Amino acid sequence: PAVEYELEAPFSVEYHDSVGSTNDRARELATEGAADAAVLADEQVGGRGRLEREWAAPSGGVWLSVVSRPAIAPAKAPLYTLAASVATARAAREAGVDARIKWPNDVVVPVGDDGDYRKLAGILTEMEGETDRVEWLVVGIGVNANIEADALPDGATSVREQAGDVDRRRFVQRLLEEFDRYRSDLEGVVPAWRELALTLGQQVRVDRRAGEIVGEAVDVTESGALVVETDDGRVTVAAGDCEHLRPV
Ligand code: BT5
Repeated sequence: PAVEYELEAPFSVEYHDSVGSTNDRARELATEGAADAAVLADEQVGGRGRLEREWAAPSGGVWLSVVSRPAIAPAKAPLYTLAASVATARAAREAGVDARIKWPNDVVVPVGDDGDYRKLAGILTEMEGETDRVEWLVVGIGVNANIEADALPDGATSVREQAGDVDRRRFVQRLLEEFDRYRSDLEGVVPAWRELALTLGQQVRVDRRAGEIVGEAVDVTESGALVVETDDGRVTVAAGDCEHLRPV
């Protein structure tokens, strides 16, 4: 059964020991009119990534979804996703993890100096609204917190593996505080994101709807799109999957 989770953060938090997907529960709350609400679970049995991918969410993680009703255009919604990655990386850094951000919104821990990484957290943003106005946004944040790396897919890491277990209540509180701060300072999101970015300066391959591109990631725009310097000139990518290439 859901219980209230007492936090000093500016959100009411509904806690579940086990749930299908916190994003699905948050979408229900959003549809019922909730604002500034969050759903948190110890375990998810139907966790989702982007593009219908599965998200492994065993007991011990921070599986969190936040409902917002911002007065913004849908084109600004990606800034909420970037804000969540900044908030997550900051909370993880305070827990002693060398967390950085891989564009657009994976929170990763670097391995070595050549752009390699393991994934610590992922973000899935879903929204409802019209072309000029967002009705609600659900930002889903999954952090591998107090979990053995063996229980996670290849290429994943956890706070436990990197720095030992974390007090999840404190972690969630810090994450929500930082997220809330950037919700009210959307112009500050990209500068904060840049400071934590692992992708900038890397050779990348980006899979996007319009085809694949390869080049050096040189910047992000004020709406969070990635700028890639390719052999054919600069390309700006608003959405896609990004892979850091190992130097040859
Ligand atoms: C994401 O998708 O990274 C978004 C993940 C969002 C999860 C949160 S948990 C709270 C909320 N409720 C949900 O149901 N979802 C959100 P994507 O970029 O598509 O990455 C998915 C890929 O990451 C998978 O195909 C696996 O390769 C890998 N993966 C799966 N589980 C993982 C984990 N726990 N840690 C690291 N990598 C994982």
